[in-house]
Amino acid sequence: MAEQMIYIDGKLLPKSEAHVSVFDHGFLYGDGVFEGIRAYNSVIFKLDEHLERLYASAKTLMLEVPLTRDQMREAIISTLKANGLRDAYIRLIVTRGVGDLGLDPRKCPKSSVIIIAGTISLMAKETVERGIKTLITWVRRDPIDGTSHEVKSMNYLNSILAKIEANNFGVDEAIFLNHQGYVCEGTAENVFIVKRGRLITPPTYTGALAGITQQAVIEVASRAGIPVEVRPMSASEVFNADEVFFTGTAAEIIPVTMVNGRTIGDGKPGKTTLKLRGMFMEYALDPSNGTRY
Ligand code: PXG
Repeated sequence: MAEQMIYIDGKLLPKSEAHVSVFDHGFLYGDGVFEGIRAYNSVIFKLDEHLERLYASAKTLMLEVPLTRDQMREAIISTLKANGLRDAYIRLIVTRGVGDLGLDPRKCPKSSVIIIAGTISLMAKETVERGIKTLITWVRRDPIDGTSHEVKSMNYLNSILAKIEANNFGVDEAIFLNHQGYVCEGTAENVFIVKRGRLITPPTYTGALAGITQQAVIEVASRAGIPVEVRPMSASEVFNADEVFFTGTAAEIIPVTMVNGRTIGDGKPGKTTLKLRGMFMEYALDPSNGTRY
C-alpha cells in the first residue's frame, strides 16, 4: 500500500518524512488551532462552516492563517486526492510555527498549515449501536473568559483530564459542567437530551464549542417538526432525560445510556436518537451539504 501523504506548508510528503520542528509553538505551548472534518463519498461535509470556524478561532488567537479560504479548500482537496480518499477524516491544523523557547508569539514569524487525511473511525460501530456510558466529571470546562472552547485550539488538556477520569471509572466518555454548574459538553462532542419529545442542547455561552454536527442536528430536527431548545440545563435534567446523545464530527450521533450510574430511559438507545441518527446520515450524504471534489 502506498504511504499516506501529509500536507505541510504547500508540500505533500510521505508520512515517514512528514515532520514538524520541536520549536514549533504548537508543540511547545499548544499554540494553534485545528478542525476535524469528514468527507462522505467525495463530498467534504460542511467545509465552509469548518473553514469559518477555523478562521474565527485563528482570529481570536491573533494567528495569521497563511492561506486564503480558497487556497485552504484547494490544499484539503489535493491532500484527499493524493491519498485516493472518498470517505475520509481530515485533520486540519494551523500552528503558530517555529519560534524560540519563550511563549511570546511575536517570536514566530510564520504559522504552519498541516493537513492529515485518513480513514480512522474513532468509535467502534458496536459501541455506537449499543450506546455508551458516561460520567459527569469533577473537571470544570475552561471558562469562556479563559481558554474558551469556543476556540478550537490545540490545547485539549481540559478534555484530556476528563477523558482520563472516564477511563479510570470504566466509562466511555465524560460530560463537563461549567463553573456555574450547568451542563456544557463532552470532551469532543456536544450533548443533547430528549424530554417529552423536545430536544435540549446547551448554548455556546456555557463554554461549549459551537458544534457543526450540533447545528446540523438542530436543522434536521426542526425540519422534522421536533422542537429544539438551546438553553443551559442541569445535571438532574440529564439524569432524568428520556434520552441523551452526543454529536460531533467523529461521533456523528452517539446514544448515551448511562450517566454517573443512572440509567437513561430504558438503558437502550432512544427512539428519537435513532431517528435523528438516520436523518443525520441522510443529511451528511446529501452533496448539497458539502463541497464536492
Ligand atoms: N466540542 C468540542 C470540544 C469538540 O472538540 C465538538 C464539540 C463537536 O463539534 P463538531 O463541529 O465536530 O460537530 C468537538 C469536535 C479529534 C476530533 O480528532 C475532535 C473533534 C472533532 C473531530 C475530531 O480529536 N472535536
